[in-house]
Amino acid sequence: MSILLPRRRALLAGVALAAPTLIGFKASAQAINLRSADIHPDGYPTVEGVKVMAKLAKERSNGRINIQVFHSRQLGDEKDTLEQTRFGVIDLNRTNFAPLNNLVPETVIPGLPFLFRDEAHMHSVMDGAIGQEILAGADRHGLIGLCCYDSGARSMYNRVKPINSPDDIRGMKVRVQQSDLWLAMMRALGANPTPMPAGEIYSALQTGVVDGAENNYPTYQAQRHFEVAKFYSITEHSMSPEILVMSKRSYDKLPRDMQTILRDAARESVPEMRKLWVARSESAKREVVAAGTKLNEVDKAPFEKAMAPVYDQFVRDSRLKQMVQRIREAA
Ligand code: BDP
Repeated sequence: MSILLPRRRALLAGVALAAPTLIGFKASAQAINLRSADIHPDGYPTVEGVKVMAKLAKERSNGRINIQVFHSRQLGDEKDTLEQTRFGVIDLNRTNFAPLNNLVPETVIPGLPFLFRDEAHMHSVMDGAIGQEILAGADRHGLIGLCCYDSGARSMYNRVKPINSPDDIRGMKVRVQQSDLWLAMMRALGANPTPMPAGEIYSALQTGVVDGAENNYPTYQAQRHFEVAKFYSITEHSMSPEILVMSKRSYDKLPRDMQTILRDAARESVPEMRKLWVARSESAKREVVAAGTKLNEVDKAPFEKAMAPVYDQFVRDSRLKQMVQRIREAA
């Protein structure tokens, strides 16, 4: 975050500082420039969601808050940019929940296999008290959880054959997000998981370093994976959402009113992001099918059964157990 403090300015100009009230006044007029990271290209719903937030924050701060979205991995892949966000080098970051899994235990919950019945169930949970508890989990780790964005459901795709049952995945080299939960989920299916950043998947698929990966339609399309992995099998095994975090270091430097503006703007960007998400999911699906992707429906029950043991592995303490219980009971 770059805020040119009045003290520094005054010193640069060789002028002694004036009365504290004046400093306060001047400080409140400083521009607040925030950098936001995203791996997806311009126009992707997460990138556009943060732009909506930026617009609201700018208007409400009378032009003081300037958020610049660095899309297309300009600032790096998610694990690295999250580290930098914790240290205040990057101010805002939109990632999946997965790269936070090993750091913030609560974040494994929404990614658990076959937890949400459908999108409406996921929305009601993530918009309610449980969503807030999960976002708040990031606070202890140098991050402020601002809001959750949609990511639809993730399905398996590969370059070899359609997947119809877990047997078809046995021994297959599958790229996973850099998270122990995700490694365990693919191992539970009998796959041979390889964690790697999103930016390396395309060439890993192309060269056969991995046979497959898993993701929603918009990512499969936007990252061009459909060009090198033609079989997309609709397993919908996880609805791990996206999260928008702010660096606690950057946040703590701001006056209270600016913090509130940012929190509200992030929350209010969610409905717009969701509209864009629905449209993009449909257009991405259409585009990949037109480009030759072979879609196949699967019976999900054997996948759910095979992946069930990860609950015992990752939902250990009573608080997390209760969270899962509450989610299952939620309307
Ligand atoms: C996409 C998420 C992105 C992740 C990517 C992945 O939008 O944040 O980096 O999956 O699998 O759905 O790494």
